[in-house]
Amino acid sequence: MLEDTAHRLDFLSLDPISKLEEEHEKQKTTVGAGSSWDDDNDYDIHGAIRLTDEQIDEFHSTGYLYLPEVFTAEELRVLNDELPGLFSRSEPYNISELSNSKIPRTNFASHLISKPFAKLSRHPRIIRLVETLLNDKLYVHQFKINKKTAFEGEVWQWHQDYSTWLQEDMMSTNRAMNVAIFLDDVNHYNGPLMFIPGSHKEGVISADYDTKTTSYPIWKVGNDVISQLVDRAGGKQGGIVSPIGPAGSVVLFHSCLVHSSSTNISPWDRNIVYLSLCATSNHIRRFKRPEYIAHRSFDPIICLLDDCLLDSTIDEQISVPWEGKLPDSALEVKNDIISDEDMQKVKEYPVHDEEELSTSCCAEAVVVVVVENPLNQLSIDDQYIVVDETMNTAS
Ligand SMILES: O=C(O)CCC(=O)C(=O)O
Repeated sequence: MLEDTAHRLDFLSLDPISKLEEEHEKQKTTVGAGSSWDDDNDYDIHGAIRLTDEQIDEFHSTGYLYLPEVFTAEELRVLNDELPGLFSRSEPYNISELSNSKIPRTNFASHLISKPFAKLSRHPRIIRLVETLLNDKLYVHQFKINKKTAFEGEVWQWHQDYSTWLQEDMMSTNRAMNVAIFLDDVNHYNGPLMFIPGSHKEGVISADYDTKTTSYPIWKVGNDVISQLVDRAGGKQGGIVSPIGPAGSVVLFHSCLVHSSSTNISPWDRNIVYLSLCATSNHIRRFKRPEYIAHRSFDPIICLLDDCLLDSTIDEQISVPWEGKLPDSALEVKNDIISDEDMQKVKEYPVHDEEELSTSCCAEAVVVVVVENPLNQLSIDDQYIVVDETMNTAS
């Protein structure tokens, strides 16, 4: 982590573009994008997208928000050109499908390996949007590309991401957000995401650890609970929805939203990048999973400028520390909750206001409860426990 901070300082001092430096200075002191809107435009001067009140309400009500064509064909080309190189590496961060080890499923930590994906992880069109919704600075908890190969891509069982982040990583509250960026057109046939609208409001749902049906174990929500949730969400009339659309589109979804996807037996690949962004005040407390899956640098993301994907003049300043071999440290895991001393080292981010302080106090209490009551031991009557409501009030 110290190394990462050094990289960032290097980046700040060396960057020749004064506009970028000015932007970085500003970002050290502001959260969200609300203060600098250009009223003629849905984008502010730094490229952050402005959400309307209706969109924010829709997000809170359904747990997701679809934004069409946020990235251009030219920007997508820069990202897509990286995929063969990323998936061809023989490293633990590449996971293949269960039934055929030659078919790639997921590439983790792409933003520490590839410059275009490093830029995407700091892109204002994404980061400032989520900062606004979570009302905090963010760090990257997880970054991955799910491939879903034509004819071969396998299922993702019904689950909530926060269930894993809580139980494996001890992320204190659900103040974290998934952002899916379509690298390919996503249609009804190539294994789109499936959401149960409103299911994020149930908090963390009892689930079983599924190590058998796919190559990447997850906490799978049982069929009976899924049936109930789908009925509650409208059954055949909207109880399951699939955001589909052209490459470059973006879907934000709440970390508690129940979701899945089925196999891809269409002739079309379906690459989607997922940034899982966590509020810096809500960082994980346990390093039980390797660092390429659950990241350990909690420094706030500093955005680049809106044209960063197409601007190769900044490439020298973009650090990709895992571009060569994955360091052994990224494989080290620990079962214990990180010590106070370690916490001091990672808590270098500024605390923004008192409300956040009280949020982190509540959060610690939640961790204790969960240690004593593993979710998979809850009775069916207790299957829903609401861990945190802060996201519903954040905006
Ligand atoms: O890419 C997909 O189809 C689903 C991915 C997913 O559910 C996840 O990564 O949590």
